[in-house]
Amino acid sequence: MAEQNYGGDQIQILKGLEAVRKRPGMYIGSTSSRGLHHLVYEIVDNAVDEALAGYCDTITVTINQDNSITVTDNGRGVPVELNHDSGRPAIEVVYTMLHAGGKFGGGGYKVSGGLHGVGASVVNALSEWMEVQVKRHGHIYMQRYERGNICYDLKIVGDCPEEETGTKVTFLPDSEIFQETQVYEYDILKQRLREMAFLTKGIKIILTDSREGLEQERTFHYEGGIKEFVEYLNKSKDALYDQIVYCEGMKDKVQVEVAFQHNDGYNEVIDSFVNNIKTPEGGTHLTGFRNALTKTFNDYARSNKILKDSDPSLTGDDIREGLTAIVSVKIEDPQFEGQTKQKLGNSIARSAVDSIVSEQLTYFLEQNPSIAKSICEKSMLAQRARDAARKARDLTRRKTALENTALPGKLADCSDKDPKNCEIYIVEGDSAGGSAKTARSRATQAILPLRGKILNVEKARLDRILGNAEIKAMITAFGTGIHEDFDINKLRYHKIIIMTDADVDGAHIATLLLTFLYRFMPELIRQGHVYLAQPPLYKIEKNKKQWYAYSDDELNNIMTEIGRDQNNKVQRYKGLGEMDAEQLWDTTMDPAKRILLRVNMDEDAESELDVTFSTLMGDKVEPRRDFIEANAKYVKNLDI
Ligand code: 28G
Repeated sequence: MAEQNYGGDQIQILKGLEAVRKRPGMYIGSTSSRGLHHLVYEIVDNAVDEALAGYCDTITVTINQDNSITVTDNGRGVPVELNHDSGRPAIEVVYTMLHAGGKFGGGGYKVSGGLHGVGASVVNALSEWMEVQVKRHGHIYMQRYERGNICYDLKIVGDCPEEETGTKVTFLPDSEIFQETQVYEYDILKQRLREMAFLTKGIKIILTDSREGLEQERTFHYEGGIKEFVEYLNKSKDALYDQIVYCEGMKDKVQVEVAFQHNDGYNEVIDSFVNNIKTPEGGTHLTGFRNALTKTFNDYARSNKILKDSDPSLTGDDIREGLTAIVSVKIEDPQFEGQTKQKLGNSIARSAVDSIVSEQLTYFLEQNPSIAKSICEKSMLAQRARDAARKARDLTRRKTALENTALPGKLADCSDKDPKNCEIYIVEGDSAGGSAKTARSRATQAILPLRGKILNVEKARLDRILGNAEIKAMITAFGTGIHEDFDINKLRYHKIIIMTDADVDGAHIATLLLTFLYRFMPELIRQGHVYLAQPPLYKIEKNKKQWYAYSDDELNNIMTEIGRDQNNKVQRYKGLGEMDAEQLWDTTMDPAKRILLRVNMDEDAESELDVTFSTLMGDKVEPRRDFIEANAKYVKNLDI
């Protein structure tokens, strides 16, 4: 990028901030928890830009006692000099004028339009109050705003050493705007700030929670950048080779950075970013990467006789089996396409990524023949397994084609044929399955009993998974198909309800089922079709009356209400099998009374979810122990 001569007049002054307060969703996407957190990223983005310009190496983010947020950086400090056009200090312009895609920091890669890069003034408009302090020229300048309005002229509130510079912003999100929640979640901020730190190598981001009882702090600092990102995503998997493959370069003004490593598993995790913003739907940069990978590995395998002339070429899927990769591009004028405007459209990004990765990967493979060989061999194994899986899948496809007659024998289907009305209970064990079949409302509730623990799909290859009877039964019952065949319109039940015992084994089975759904039909979870049934933990009887308690707290409340004496009979349910059909209906299946938990997933953190699933369900013990220790505080009534 060409260096710019900064003057306040570069900022396009469009209109006041009332527009932002009138239609906040237009500027930050939503006013839910997501929008609330977005305010922080918007401010941090400006600090990151200052870092990218080369003037700042440390950013702090603090959640204060009152849920306000303080962000600091040690950059040059937002300019305080007078702006030519308005005759006001530049800093005032930055925080009170709505600007469209004005360039900040290094005159760099701000995204214009879309949800990002709308800048600090939007955050100001949506804050009950905001205070900015700038250290520059040996002075500490300060200004305060309330709902975007200036409280007083920029003033000097103190002095500091000349060489000490930086910006500090504190804001309290406006409760008039963020009506759903005003409470920041440390874990949500942690996720995104970690990602920002990975994407900006060398930068140090310190996140602190100073709320009473919640005190904690984390520092994110990765000298290796996205190489360490890949390492992090692969940490609970067994890597196929030690190194992280890394390509980097600039072509046609597109800055490209790619890092990847294969593990010995079967999943593909590629996260792509444009100007540090995740592109969940990929786009041209991702296509360029995939093309380069497929072409380069096939060329290598052919010219080194790993693939014989008569062998079919490796497909992209073969080569990407077990691949973990980050593709990050920076581009001046990104165009976003698709329904959700999250897909990069600039074709210049495709050719830039393709040519940089092709060239550098070819060189890398020549320099590292043993790594090249192990990737090629894994891909060829994948090719063979894919053939076997195709045959297995053809079987499941044929079954779905036959519809009802091909439904699994153990399924007690419902009679209503409108999926909207229908639900299917996946029940642990044949005996509980039997009670559920007796208890159910035949018209709308189908029952599929599963025997014991289903296969852990995290540890098995596709052909074995598709050969598994319990998994085949679920696939045919749901009707949607899997992976690229998945079609939500064919879903036969709008509620898929997992019903397992309220004990450790039951929780394990539920986890295995969720792992299967997440890997094979994630759309079911994304669209909110998956639920967990909540059977009661206790039955209380007294004078021929009965109550059910779903938690220890609830048991306590009931006991207090009815009086603690020797007439109370308390039964602890260990499994669904201990309830008769009527009790099962009353407590867990009756739509009028039951409690269902809907399973959802955070779209912003899907690769994080991949890490969680592979940590919990994969082969490695150490990361799993770490995870359990770190999350033990969330566990309440663990019944071991
Ligand atoms: C702590 C919270 C978030 C920032 C800077 C530094 C400059 C800057 C920011 O300029 C463009 C140019 C002058 C008005 C640039 C300082 C050049 C020279 C900067 C931040 C528009 C904005 N000296 N640091 N903006 N100006 N940190 N951190 O926001 O005319 S924003």
